[in-house]
Amino acid sequence: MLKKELTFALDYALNKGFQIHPDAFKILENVDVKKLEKVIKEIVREKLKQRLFQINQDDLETYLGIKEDRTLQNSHKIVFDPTSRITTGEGVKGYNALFSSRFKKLKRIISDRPESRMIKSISSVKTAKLEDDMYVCGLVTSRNTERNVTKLVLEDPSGIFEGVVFDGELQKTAGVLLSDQFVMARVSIGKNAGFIIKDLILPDIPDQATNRSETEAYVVFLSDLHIGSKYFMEEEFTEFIVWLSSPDPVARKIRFVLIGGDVVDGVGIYPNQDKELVCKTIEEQLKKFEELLDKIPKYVKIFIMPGNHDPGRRALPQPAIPKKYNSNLWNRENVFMVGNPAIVSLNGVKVMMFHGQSIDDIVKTTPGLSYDNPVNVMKHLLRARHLSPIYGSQTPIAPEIEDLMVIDEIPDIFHVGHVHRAQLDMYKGILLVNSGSWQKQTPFQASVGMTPNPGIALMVNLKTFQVFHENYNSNLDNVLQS
Ligand code: D5M
Ligand code: FE
Ligand code: ZN
Repeated sequence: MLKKELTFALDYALNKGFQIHPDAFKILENVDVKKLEKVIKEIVREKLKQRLFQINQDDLETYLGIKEDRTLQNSHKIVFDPTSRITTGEGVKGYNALFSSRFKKLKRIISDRPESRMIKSISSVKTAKLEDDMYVCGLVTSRNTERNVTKLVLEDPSGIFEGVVFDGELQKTAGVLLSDQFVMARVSIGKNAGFIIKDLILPDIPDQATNRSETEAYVVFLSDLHIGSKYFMEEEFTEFIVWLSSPDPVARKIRFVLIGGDVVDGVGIYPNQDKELVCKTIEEQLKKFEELLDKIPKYVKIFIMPGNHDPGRRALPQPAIPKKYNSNLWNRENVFMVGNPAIVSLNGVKVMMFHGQSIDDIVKTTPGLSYDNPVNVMKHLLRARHLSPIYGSQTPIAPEIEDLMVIDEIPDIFHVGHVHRAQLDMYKGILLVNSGSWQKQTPFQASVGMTPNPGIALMVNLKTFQVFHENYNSNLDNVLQS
């Protein structure tokens, strides 16, 4: 049954001798009913003047200001996708290969530093008798602070190094080192033959020029939709998706949508999950996702990355959501399925996407970090030049022969999700985006005191890096942090 306003509009045009093209009709169906009368009357008046008696898609798009601006570029390149590179080794052998790859890659990254020319292997430092300072590097095996002294243990392929930090400032750096992260240390031999650590140097991000798009195309950052969960904010999310094809000047410039994982809530992800699901199978959940994506204009390119709730392998790096669960997603021309992590270049702007599973382990073991400020954890990852350093905690890491979680390439934008708190920041010229969520606080999150700020869509102008947001949450306390 047509709404009465729509029937009125159709009759009005027909009575004036007009035909309405089916494509134009599809647009009319989506026009706000309160505006329909005005829209149809003005278009009819204009076309009468021109003596053209067919109302087509172009007439409506021009009138509503939703005509696609063809001057906006939307070129893309998938710079890195682990999906086809996953080669998982086996057991202990595999993990040895993984850590050896991590060490080699990060040693190469740190070789840009002048001090790195003086790096010695741990075994040679241990037999040295020199009084001069020496440099070693390795992965952090342990750190521990007692009575104002921090003890660090590092490991390189030649052996294990133990040293102590006495300096108060340096202890602050040492105290927030992550387990299994790479670090370079300036060391000397102390009076009673132990090693004193005098400086700690992280791979970090060098000062660098960042890339910008030539045209003002915008990108939307989304993650953690949790479709299928009864806490998925379907109404608000749909409202946002519909907004994408509205005449709003920001919406008109959107050419890319990035989805950073936890697209669906999944099945069997946590105990008794079925009681909190409205869609009980992965296929049903992904079908709903597909229907929502269908409402996004086809000139918008959509990139989809998995998270810990999505189907496929759980361990990092994750391949793209497998085709068998929904081949339509794979077959759409404007949809690109990538693994976790991934790097995509949008009009030349490099975006590194990572769901963010490692944040859980980092928050738990690092003083001063919390779920409320995910951007601070993201800065830690950039300094470590690694997306998931901690091994053996909650985040499963696969024994890959090559460590694909090392941050080899420096991005212009770093996009993370997982902790359900939308937040923005900058670090060394890199825009940090945590894309929040579209799932209301779950009973589990309430029980551990996690307060998400769901229903906020973050957007960036790829030419100027100006940021925008649309807040669909009716709760006034639910705001964007920055
Ligand atoms: O995770 C949403 C957030 O909830 C994320 O910050 C981790 C946290 N979370 C989820 N499950 C657990 C458990 N079992 N322990 C601690 N913290 C947890 P999501 O991936 O959307 O479930
Ligand atoms: Fe999530
Ligand atoms: Zn997650």
